[in-house]
Amino acid sequence: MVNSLAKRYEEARMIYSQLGVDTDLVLEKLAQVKISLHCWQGDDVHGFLRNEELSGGISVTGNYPGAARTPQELRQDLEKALTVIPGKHKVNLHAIYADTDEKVDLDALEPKHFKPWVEWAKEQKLGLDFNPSCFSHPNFQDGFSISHPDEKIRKFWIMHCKATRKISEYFGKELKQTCVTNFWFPDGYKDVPVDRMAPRRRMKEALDEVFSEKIDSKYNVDTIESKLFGIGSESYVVGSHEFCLSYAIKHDKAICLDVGHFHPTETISNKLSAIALFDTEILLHVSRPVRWDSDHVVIMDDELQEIAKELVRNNLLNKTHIGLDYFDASINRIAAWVIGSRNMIKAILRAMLEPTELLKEAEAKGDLTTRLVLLEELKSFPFGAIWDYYCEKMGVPVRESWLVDVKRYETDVLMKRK
Ligand code: RNT
Ligand code: ZN
Repeated sequence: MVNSLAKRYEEARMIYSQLGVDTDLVLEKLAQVKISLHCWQGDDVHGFLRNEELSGGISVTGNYPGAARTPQELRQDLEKALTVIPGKHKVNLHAIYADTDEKVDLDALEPKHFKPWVEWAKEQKLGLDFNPSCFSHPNFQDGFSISHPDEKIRKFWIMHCKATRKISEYFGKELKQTCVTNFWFPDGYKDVPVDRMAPRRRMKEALDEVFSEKIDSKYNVDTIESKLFGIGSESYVVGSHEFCLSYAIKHDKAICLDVGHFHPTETISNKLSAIALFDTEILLHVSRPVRWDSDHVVIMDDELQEIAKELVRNNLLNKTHIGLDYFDASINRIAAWVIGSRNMIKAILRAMLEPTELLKEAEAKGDLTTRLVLLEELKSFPFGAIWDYYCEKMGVPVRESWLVDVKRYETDVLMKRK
């Protein structure tokens, strides 16, 4: 097995080297890329803090058995997933995933409520990212959180967001890795509003207050996530793309682009080179919208590859944070994590295997024939041999063999959760 993998790699290496691509170097670079694994795939965005129904216009379908019911189970499941994903990565937590016996509400969360997560992350050598959870709570009222017309409700969410940033700072300090904190608010109207500006003004002022405390960017980077519409906010979302991007650029915040948060024919891959020119850091929420922001498991589709190519071609990997954001409860949840993560890494590998300079040269010379010929021929180059070799080298199962591990875990652990 090992020998034949090495042999196939050697053949592929020669083929790529003819176009000037150094596959050994590519694999070294690939090993540096971190993916932030969203904890919420493990329990259908439920969390452990309260027992509320999911709200905020997002929804999970399916009832595959084995969802994690406790922080311990969620960590155990994440560990399992990480054993079959090549590389060292991060885990993305939401505030509702606090690990504590205390009865504490979102506005009063403190670093101590996340201590077990930090200890675990240290032990597993993982970074942590974070999110305030401005949904699934009685104070998410009439479709509004931080831009609600009632000042008391607004205050609650402002306090929650402030508390979140202190926890992020703690993650960053303890783990010696910057924590990315993403602010997403579901706020909006189902039907056409009259006053579109007032909620945006309230959101702007609320964010100013949330960010009034300076936190060292060594420990925490804030990102703001826009959205086009959600269930219950079909006509108007306060935090639209224009709102979030303008706020981020003006206030030196990062912008979060979720693949499913735009018009159906609009792609985030086409936005990266534009935003990056203005020195704004970017967080990606890699997801797969099927006809709407459905948050399907990430597959190797055209947009995933285009995103990866834009990151590699424009040298954006060092200023882009790659997070996953989808939730599918109709298949094994650990497999869902693994499929999306392996695809993300594989898409970056494919992008790194592209002879970008050669292509850019052809384009600059106006030789668009060569550009198209190369792009099309590259699609059947032997990147699979390079990927298999990489998995083997990184000590994770090759090709689909990881499923055996995950299925065994399903029988031994997941199916026993009743
Ligand atoms: C919702 C946003 C948001 C959430 C998570 C749980 O449409 O994409 O990022 O999915 O924060
Ligand atoms: Zn998202």
